[in-house]
Amino acid sequence: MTFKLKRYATTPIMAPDIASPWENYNVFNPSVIYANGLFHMHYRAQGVDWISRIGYAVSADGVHFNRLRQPVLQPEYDYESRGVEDPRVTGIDGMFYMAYTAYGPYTGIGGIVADGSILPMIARSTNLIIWERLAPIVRGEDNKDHVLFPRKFNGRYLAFHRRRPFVWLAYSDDLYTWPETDMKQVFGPREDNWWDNTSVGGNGVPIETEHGWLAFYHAYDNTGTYRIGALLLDKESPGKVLARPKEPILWPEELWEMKGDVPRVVFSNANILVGDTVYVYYGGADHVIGLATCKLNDLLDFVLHA
Ligand code: BMA
Repeated sequence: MTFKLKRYATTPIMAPDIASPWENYNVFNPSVIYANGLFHMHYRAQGVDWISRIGYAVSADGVHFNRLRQPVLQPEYDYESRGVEDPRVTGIDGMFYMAYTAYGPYTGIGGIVADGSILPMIARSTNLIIWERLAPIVRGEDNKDHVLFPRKFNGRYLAFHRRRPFVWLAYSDDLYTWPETDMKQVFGPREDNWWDNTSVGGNGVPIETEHGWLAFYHAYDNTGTYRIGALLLDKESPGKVLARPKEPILWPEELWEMKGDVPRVVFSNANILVGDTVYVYYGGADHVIGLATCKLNDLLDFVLHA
């Protein structure tokens, strides 16, 4: 059994704005949350300085977005001086939380310039525009792709995060402390010649359904091609995988997914349910923003029976 999300169009729904220095190079990897009858998008934007900032746009139909002229989150501290990346916004008990990656300075060891430092951060907001930084989930390791679940479990917050090579669950009482001892492995890369054989990470906020949590994830294989897959997790114990189809549900096909800043990438931080439709927003080749959709029941059918 195979399944593919349906692209809204053969073109992206949002592209860089050449008139805007902070977003004239790339706009990609958006988060979208549906609240008060509107689609609210937070997206990663890069301008001529190549530093990532988070932009905000809003839409009544989920397709045509109006952008704010200024970013809503941009580097302020040393630990994020090379950019704030890949937002994932969740609403919990009337508050909005943004999980994002703070990209810090190069760390030179013995004169060798290594990669930058990464912090999986959480910020909060009551209005989706003004954000207050809270704390990172972990420090001192290669860890990103974190996202909060939209409700608490036994009074505790729950988040996916990626500690290579697995996606893990972390628990917190207060969003500041995420005890290492409570972290659990959930899933990882699969067999050698599969699409998700090299690296996996979580996507947008998982969707709670009668069958369990429908979670989306991204993965790349040994050619570096990023695809999107789905899996089902137990409703009360989301660390337990109930079903994981062999095949992905979206992969690069259009020219703007094949070529851009990074080739052959569809990368999503947003899979939201509005009515009976799942809207998946994604970055195409780290350069533009696309939209693909499906009916929730069709996808559940695939995940449960593939
Ligand atoms: C990941 C993240 C994403 C990016 C993807 C493909 O590691 O940095 O933001 O879209 O790589 O380049």
